Amino acid sequence: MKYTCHNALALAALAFVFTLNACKPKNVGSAVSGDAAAKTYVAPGKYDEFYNFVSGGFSGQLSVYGIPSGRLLRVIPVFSVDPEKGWGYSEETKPMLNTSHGEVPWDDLHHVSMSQTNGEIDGRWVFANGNNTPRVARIDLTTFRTTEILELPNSGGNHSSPFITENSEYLVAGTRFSIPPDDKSGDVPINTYKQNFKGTISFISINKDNGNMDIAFQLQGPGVNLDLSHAGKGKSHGWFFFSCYNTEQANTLLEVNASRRDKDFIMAINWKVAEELIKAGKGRKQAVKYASNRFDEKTHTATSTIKNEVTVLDLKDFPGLVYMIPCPKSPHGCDVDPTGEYIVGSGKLAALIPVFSFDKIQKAIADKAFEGDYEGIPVIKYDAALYGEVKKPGLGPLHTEFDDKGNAYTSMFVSSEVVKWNVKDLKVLDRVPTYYSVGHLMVPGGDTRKPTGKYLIAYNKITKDRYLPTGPELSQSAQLYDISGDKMQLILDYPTIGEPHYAQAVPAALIRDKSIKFFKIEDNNHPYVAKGEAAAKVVRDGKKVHVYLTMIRSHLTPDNIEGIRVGDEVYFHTTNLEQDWDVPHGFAIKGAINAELLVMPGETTTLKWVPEKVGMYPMYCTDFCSALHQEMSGYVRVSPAGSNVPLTFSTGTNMPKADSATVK
Ligand code: K7E
Ligand code: CUA
Repeated sequence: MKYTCHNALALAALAFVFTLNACKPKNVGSAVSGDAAAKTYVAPGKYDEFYNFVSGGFSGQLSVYGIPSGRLLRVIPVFSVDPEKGWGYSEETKPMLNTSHGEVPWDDLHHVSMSQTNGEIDGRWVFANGNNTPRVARIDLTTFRTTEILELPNSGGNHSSPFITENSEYLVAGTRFSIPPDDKSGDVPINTYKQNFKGTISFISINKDNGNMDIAFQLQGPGVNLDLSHAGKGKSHGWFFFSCYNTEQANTLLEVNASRRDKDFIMAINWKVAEELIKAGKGRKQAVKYASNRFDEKTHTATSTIKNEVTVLDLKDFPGLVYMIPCPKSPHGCDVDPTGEYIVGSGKLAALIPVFSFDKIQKAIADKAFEGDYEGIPVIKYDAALYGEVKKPGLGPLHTEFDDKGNAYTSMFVSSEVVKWNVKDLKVLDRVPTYYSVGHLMVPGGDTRKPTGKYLIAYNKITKDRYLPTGPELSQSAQLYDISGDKMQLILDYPTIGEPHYAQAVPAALIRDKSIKFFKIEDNNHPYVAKGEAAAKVVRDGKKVHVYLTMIRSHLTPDNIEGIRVGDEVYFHTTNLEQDWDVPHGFAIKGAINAELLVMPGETTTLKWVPEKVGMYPMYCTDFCSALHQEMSGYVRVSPAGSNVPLTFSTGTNMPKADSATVK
């Protein structure tokens, strides 16, 4: 036996171990062999084969890596403000972070899902979840920017989210924490969980042309924790599978009280039935409040709309809509193989991996092979749904991905390894250690109908001794394995931004050539755009001052502004006049309780500034844009409130008087 966990600890104690710590593999080689380095080498000036979109966990961001080099290409702010890019600081992006609670400048981003056509990634959008204040976001892959955020009502902890159907019909999101529905009072005793708390699943429609999201309907079921999910595909298209834990319905000390039952459930939902019910006018309209935030690429501005209603179907009221499948024990990952026939449940505390058969599930439903019901939902007999079990796979199975050769790869948190097994005969074929305590893992396309069987990436929770010490916290990490042969081979280690959970990857060719290089200035419909230096101006409107400011290498227009008064609300509407790739200009002014802006070529972005003291305020470009970048600057003179210094602005004309060196 290779790992201390196997030997030293009885399975009965597993729950305890899991919560305390993950076991580290002992005496396993950590060296990457010499030829491995060549497999990840992407020569200077050459491109990577894959784009890899990786969740940032509690950083609230999404990062983009190149595979196989592991090079960080970009960090895309999603739910968290980002001063580097002015995200959440510019007037245009502030509405993106609006919610029914007001502006929420952070979230916990766990899962990413890419848009699909015919069960394959189509490279149009990446979707991501906000776990804490339930939201889903859409990132546009022509701009690599977040262009939509939709809040989800009736939810608390949007973890089982977002997962997409094979033609992007729906993006689906299940609540981790059940709560009383938003139109009922949440002011009830916590120990009335069983009676008052509900688990809600949102079906979000995606507009085929522009990607816009809307809540099509919600399903409401018993209070449990919905953990993860995946859509059916191929033969199981039309179904959705959710892992559920805390089917004990505990409201305190879940560590113990939600681990009592030998089996929890996978919830199988026939969403085609739900669709028919909605079409037939079934369901009730529920009053709720949620924000729908969209970014318009023509006005370069987001708007936030608060919506007031959702249609809800109560799961227990509609026979044929939902079934429960017993699954040992506190299942986490719920993954569907490329054929759509096999559904893998990963019980965090289970010593085996159950694989369910879609055909058997259908037969069990037809034969009514039920063992009773759970809160009015039929429970299919375990054996009637089971295809088979992977025996002794390792400890703490979490997530499974698939390759193109009929193999599955499961991450083992406790025994800290990736285990490869054959989907047909359920035999374990190979195992490799991870450093350490792998959470999610990902094969490019590994949750679609067309996985590529070349690489696998493990996303690790703990790095311990893998990198130079950096104080009490060490970075989380990714590890790249070559899976093209029979045996998996570790070929690269690299740190990640934030804590990575799920990720997606696609061949670079699918996205690369669609990437926008700049915004056309003639298409800029921002209300405060200045389409040339001649249009630059400063306009006072009471206490509000609008500065129509242009930027081009290497000056600001205007760069001398006088007549601003203490207490004014100054809006710098900065337009980047460049029409070339990769020439952003930045904008910052001293004392602004704000971040800088980073303005893309052809774009207009606004910084709000309220000067509170009389004085001279330098402003400048923050992005090194030319040899004369340091010259790209200016001054704003701030006079006392009520001063009669006239409002003036200029670039290049405000010269000293000829007869005096100093002018007062
Ligand atoms: Cu990290 Cu997907 Cu939130 Cu498993 S979850 S590890
Ligand atoms: Cu513009 Cu530096």
